[in-house]
Amino acid sequence: MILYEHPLSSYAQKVKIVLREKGVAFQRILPEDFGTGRGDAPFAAVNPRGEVPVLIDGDAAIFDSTVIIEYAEERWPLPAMLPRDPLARARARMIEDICDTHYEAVNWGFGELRWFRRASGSLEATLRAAAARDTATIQAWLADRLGGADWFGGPSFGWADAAAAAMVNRSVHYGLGPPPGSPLARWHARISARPAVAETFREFDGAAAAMAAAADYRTGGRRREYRDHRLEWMIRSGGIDVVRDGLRDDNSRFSWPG
Ligand SMILES: N[C@@H](CCC(=O)N[C@@H](CS)C(=O)NCC(=O)O)C(=O)O
Repeated sequence: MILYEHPLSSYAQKVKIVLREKGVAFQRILPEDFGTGRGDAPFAAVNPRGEVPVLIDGDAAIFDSTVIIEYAEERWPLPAMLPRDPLARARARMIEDICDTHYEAVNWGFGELRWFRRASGSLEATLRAAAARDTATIQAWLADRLGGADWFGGPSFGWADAAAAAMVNRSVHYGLGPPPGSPLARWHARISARPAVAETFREFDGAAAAMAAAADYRTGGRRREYRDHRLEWMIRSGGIDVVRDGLRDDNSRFSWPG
């Protein structure tokens, strides 16, 4: 089993946590041409979007983190990540969907400032404030779903915990974590103690420490992918110039095809 991934990708982290919880061994590979979005790059042969994660199982290449964890749940059913009850399953999937769309977009936008230095002065301040506000809103929504439970999905760690793990952990890394001592902060501590999650977070920490090289993106070659919720968040938050400058300087791109 091979997993094309990047340790900073929240989608890849979700997949790694699920595979590790299930005891599935895999080899991690960072695609050579990752981040270029080049349609002629070898990685495009396994995912036209040029995105990680991609799971290679024999001759099969499976892309999109949700499709991969659906596949993993069916191929290696135990331990189950989804509960049995149809409504509980729907609730877990809704949490995953919110994390993959709205939450990831805010985290990604904050990364544009912190790691890729796409804005300065008052624009940077505006965007940072928007990220802090939206993170708090989404974390409050998550905290409501968690209530007084240990895990999002019920009595044991599962699908929604794996989906929310990398998102909340990234907020913590950015200094935008849940209030200390709150149920969501305690949940973050609880998941961080699980070996599958701890290993995944260690890989994140290692890659985050190396992010000084992120300046590469400013000079072209590699291009940050503005798509769907990410694009909307940046524009809605006042960063339309960030998008325009990135496209002009060819260090931002839209998604496939294009
Ligand atoms: N819907 C996809 C999204 C995956 C995605 O956006 N991956 C990002 C990393 S977080 C990526 O590989 N981007 C390619 C690039 O930046 O060139 C999934 O759930 O797997």
